[in-house]
Amino acid sequence: MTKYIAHINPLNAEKIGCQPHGTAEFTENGDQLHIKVEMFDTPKNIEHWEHFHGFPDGKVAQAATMAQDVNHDGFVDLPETEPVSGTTMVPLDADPAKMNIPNNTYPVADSNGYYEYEIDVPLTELQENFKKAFGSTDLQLDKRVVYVHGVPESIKLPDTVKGCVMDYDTHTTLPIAAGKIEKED
Ligand SMILES: [Cu+2]
Repeated sequence: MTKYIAHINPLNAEKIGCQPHGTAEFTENGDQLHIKVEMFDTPKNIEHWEHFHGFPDGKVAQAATMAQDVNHDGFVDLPETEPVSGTTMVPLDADPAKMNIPNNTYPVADSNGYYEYEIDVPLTELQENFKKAFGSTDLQLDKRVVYVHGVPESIKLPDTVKGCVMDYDTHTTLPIAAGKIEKED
């Protein structure tokens, strides 16, 4: 059994008016990857896209900070995370092994901004699809970063805030929290 954990810290908190934080745990056990995410103080009553991001070449990803706001619009948007965090890799949705990023099966925060997400993923299927996308079956979890996204429509985002994923609204893709995944002893 191999266990990994990410301590997830707020990003863009000043603009979104809350401090999303929590943990993500990944446990590899035979052909099963158990994933558990618990988040507090996220924007309430909306769906939150969540993934791990990383570099296909194995470079160690780091969680973005406000230092990544290179266009100085006050927001770290998804494209601005890429130099330090890499690309969107695996969705923490209803079926992570399918690696289908844009969908509506991500967790929804309750009226307190809390959610818990827990799932068992067939590792072989995930690794096969991971290889198709990134050229290797090795997930290299300890080189990845967990991202949580999503702010309500009521938050006004400047035109300089960009998404990445097809034509999804930037409210869906704006990062609100991130944490580097570390291997546990
Ligand atoms: Cu993401």
